[in-house]
Amino acid sequence: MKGKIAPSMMCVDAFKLEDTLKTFKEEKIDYLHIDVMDGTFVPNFMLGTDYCKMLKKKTDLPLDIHLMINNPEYKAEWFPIGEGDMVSIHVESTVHLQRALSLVKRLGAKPIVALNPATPIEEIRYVLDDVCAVLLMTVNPGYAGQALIPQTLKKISDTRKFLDINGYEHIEIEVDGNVSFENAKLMKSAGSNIYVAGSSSVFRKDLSLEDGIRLLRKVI
Ligand code: S6P
Ligand code: MG
Repeated sequence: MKGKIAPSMMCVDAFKLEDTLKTFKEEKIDYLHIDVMDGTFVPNFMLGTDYCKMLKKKTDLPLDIHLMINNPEYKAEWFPIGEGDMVSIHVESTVHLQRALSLVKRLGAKPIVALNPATPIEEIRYVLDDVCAVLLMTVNPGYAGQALIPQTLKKISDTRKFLDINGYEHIEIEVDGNVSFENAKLMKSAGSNIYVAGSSSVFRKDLSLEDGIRLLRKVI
């Protein structure tokens, strides 16, 4: 599957937003990854509906909205989503997982099911017909700049096998958390193809955005 890059917008220097979007467009990045946090599902507040609406006005790059909020089954429609965008719903965030994924589809976007590091992949068996990708957290959600949880590499390959043997070869695997150049290589061999790029790659302080994107592209 084609390797895709989704830079994490919570890592962008807010004072340089316009230039950053321009670079992302020139470098043909695939999605803008937007971390939405409600202070309850995760111990942090981050990005919201107005931020997404503002981005929609500034760019035509597709959004990859990562909802780290409780009860997303009625909140997904607060976001400006449509054709080409993706929205991730966490298994752990709702008892109405299928309802939430259906809502995303009804709104015209691509549904993704997301799993925290400790959540077994068996949990998603009966929603595989409702999703286009699985998002595997490779750190505990809440913050940028954390270290990879090593056992999540095995989880990526287990998920790839689980999807393939059940006839879901077309479902993509997105990885999120400490996707450094080194880790991205291991993640790719394990079977992922969408990479959330944060402080450990594209936004590394010692590299330009362009160099970070190009280096990441080389390994995926
Ligand atoms: C974490 C969030 C992520 C981070 C990203 C940062 O809760 O879902 O999308 O923004 O992982 O990347 P890095 O390279 O700083 O870990
Ligand atoms: Mg994220």
